[in-house]
Amino acid sequence: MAANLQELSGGQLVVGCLKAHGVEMAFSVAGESYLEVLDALFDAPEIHLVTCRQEGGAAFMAEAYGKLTGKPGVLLVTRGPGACNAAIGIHTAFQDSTPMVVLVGQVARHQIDREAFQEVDFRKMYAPLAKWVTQIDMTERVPELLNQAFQVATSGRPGPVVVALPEDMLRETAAAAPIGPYRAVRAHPGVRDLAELRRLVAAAERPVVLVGGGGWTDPACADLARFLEASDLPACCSFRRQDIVDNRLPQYLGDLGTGAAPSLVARVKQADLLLAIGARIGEITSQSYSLLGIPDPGKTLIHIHAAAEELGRVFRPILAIQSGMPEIAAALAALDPIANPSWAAWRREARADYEAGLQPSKLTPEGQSPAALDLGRVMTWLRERLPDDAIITSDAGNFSGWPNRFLQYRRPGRQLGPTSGAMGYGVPAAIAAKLAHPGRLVVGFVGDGGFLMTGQEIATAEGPGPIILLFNNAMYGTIRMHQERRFPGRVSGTSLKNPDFPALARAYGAFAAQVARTEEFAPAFEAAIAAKRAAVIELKLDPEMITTRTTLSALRRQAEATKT
Ligand SMILES: Cc1ncc(C[n+]2csc(CCOP(=O)(O)OP(=O)(O)O)c2C)c(N)n1
Ligand SMILES: [Mg+2]
Repeated sequence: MAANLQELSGGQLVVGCLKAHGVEMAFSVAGESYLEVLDALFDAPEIHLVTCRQEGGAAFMAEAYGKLTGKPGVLLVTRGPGACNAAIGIHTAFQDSTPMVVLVGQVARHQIDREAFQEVDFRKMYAPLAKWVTQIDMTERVPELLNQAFQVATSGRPGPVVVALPEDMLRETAAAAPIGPYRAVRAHPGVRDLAELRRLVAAAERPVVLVGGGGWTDPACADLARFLEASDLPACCSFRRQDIVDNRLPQYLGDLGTGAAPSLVARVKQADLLLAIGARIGEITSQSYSLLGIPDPGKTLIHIHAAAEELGRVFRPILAIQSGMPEIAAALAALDPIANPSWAAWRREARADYEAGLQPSKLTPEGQSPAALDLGRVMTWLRERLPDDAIITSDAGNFSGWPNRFLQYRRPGRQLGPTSGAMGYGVPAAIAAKLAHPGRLVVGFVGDGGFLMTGQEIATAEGPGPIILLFNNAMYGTIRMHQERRFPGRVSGTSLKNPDFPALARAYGAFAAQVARTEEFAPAFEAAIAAKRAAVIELKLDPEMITTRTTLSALRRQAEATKT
């Protein structure tokens, strides 16, 4: 160690390293296990410390921040109880390939393995949930291990890294200096692979591009759009990754999420070539592994992913390329376009199917009057109203089918949703997005079930706050849908007795409105924008409207008919 280094406490070194890695915002629920870090943050006003109300919400905020900015979302939580609460957001960062650095307080080193107060072995606990877990047992190693944490979180396939901080290590001092910033390491596509890719695509008759995964930057999305336009390649996106391709591009075909259009699913099955860029081709995107054969996909599969381990996993590609998204997108944009492609009509028909799907389905069963609140019309209005840079966040639940099918995402506009399917994501994600971009319109979509999981984080919102659209159908709708399919008429554990949501929102100081009729939506939305604080608009749904394509009673009738 150089003699002129300052003696710093572990806590000061942690915060010095966060600054050195360019951290501007961190999400926390306080704990006595990491007082030294909180105290060092007192002297670091350049880091905006967001004080949250439950670690699940805080972890979702950090995840959403990471997803939105591409920089690691930083989360600070306390030992066992805090770490347990935070697990849902860490699992989401893992499944969603989101860079995140989680700092967890830990018992003092001399008490480890006594099952001391709130002690947990974080290496064991987080082993399957995080990309890497470490514990810093020597104060002088804080710079080294935090640097590694940021490197691992951002390199290859991004993900969450958990760093346990024993409280006595944070108190101890060492003559050490913070180091940073991290430099994310990403692979580049090779020249020969690119030539082979172009040859395979040019030979296709019915190609489909599938884009997805994490690691997309605005310039990478722009490069991707250039590539798709230049060769008129039709492209869909994976579950909750609708913001990678501007949905208004004639090459965009829709998403392979939980409510994927049957016409799109059929088309991907008919395709003779699938060019997957960034997507893992996971269970939801592959429509329960039915889109492609396993392991032989039964068509020309070109798979490009940031992580080598994902290539050849489940599906065996003809060509596998390990690359970061900015690197592959730039290389694809520079390829010679394929002139007069044979698939022009195939692309046009696919786009026509997508555009037809933007027309709301007729959901009213014969002889019944239509629902007073027509969500198809509400979404169509929002599609026109939202600015290009709007940030849309979403919880998990059937309500998410409405924005996913009817809104049109576009960069710099964003879609932040949990591909992990975690309920409770929508509200915290919207709060984090608004903190990161106070000047942009942020709209969070959530069900009545999901709202009561993390809705208390509205208390964490600062300034103008996001607009939360709360879809109240008085049930765990997704599960009720599955119930009607498997056990028609036997409703169990899925009905909800709800509080007065507008009153609850007002108690938090938020603007609140209730919408029961289509024509009430636009004025409520405009009033929410004008309120310049967090806002909750409760949409009173007809429970019949279970998806964008079918009603609850139609589901039940179909299930009963197939049973008899
Ligand atoms: C944390 C968590 N718990 C449970 C589930 C299982 N689950 C998936 S969707 C859903 C219901 C969502 O209900 P709600 O938020 O009201 O939305 P709706 O489906 O009614 O539109 C449940 C319970 C989950 N995905 N995540
Ligand atoms: Mg519901």
